[in-house]
Amino acid sequence: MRYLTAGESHGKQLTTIIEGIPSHLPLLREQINESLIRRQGGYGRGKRMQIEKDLVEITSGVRHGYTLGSPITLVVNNDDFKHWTDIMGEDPLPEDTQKIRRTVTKPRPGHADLNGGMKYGHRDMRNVLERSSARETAARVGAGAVAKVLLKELGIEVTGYVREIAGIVSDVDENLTLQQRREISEASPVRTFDEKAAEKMMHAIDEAKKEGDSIGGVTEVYVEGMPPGIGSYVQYDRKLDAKIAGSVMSINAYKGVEFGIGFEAARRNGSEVHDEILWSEERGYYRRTNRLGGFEGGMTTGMPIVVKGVMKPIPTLYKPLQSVDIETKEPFNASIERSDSCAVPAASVVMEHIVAFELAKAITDEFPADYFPRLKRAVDDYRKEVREF
Ligand code: EPS
Repeated sequence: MRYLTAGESHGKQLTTIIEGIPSHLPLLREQINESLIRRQGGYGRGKRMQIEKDLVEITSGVRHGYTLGSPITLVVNNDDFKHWTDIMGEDPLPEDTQKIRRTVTKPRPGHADLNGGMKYGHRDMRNVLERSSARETAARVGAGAVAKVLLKELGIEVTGYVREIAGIVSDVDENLTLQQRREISEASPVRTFDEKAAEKMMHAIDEAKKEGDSIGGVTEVYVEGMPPGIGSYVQYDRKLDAKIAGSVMSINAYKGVEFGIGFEAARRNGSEVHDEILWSEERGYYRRTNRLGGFEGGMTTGMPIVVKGVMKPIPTLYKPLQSVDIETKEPFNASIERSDSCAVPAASVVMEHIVAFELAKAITDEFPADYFPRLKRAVDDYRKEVREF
């Protein structure tokens, strides 16, 4: 399984082409739309999300409610494009149309603007920011939504929520099931558990907005139902936790990843880190604790996968930060018209879908995956085999 996305933030549309989804998987447009709509929500989003109503059109690879095994194309139109047709149009513009072009010569610290401009020779850095914008995550959520449908049919569920915003930590009871985690976080405007922490987070978002600033946080993805032994220890590039980590780091504004207790493992003795192995008639092998977050030796343990990602504050700020105009080489204080003050709740939905794609990819790499019923049989057989180990 792999996918490519295309599209500029204020261009006509976002496109996702997904390859490697087995045939005969039941798939409905509504299942993808549900994910897209979840991504648009969350306290702290700016005005743009009131303009966009992200709805998908499936233009290939699905017929009469089932996948064909051929590439699946998803299209999401940018409703904002109608305000940007001249600025973003594909036809050449006459000279001296600086205003129509909305040329960007003032790079924002923390964004891709300056490095991307130097790399691609774009002295109008709009050509960089239009693609580096987190708008692209809508296209990636589309791919993840299809992956989630595949996983669900195999008894694997994935959910994402917020653990921390601006240093305010929301604790989660380790004993909550995935379903409970999902229900509680879906009902929260900041997609988290602890209501008191949620109030404080919303206050912090309001304050950041008032001050023209932005804030970041920590998102967590929780997975139930992955069989043990997916991924491999035999070669570095087959370790599934490493693939997930790389994929999480590719989400816009993400700066770090942890599995289970993560960095805390550095501060504990081994006896307080490793998860003891138990066996019972009804559960088979399991672990007393899950401090390693569902991975040992680059493979799943069969325990829930628990992975955290760190999102830095969005770099588009109303509050001035110093930068240099690339035309005049003069310093200026960046000032921006429109931004989200906090996109951490939305990012938790993005991360859920990014992790889902990696898991579905790992499953389809591991088992025969051209025809969904055959894949399902292979996964069921494997579950039975490891249960009897
Ligand atoms: C983004 C800036 C904002 C966000 C956008 C990401 O857009 P605009 O510049 O049009 O106000 O709303 O996020 C989305 C459009 C989205 O769908 O998530 C940026 O600079 O990365």
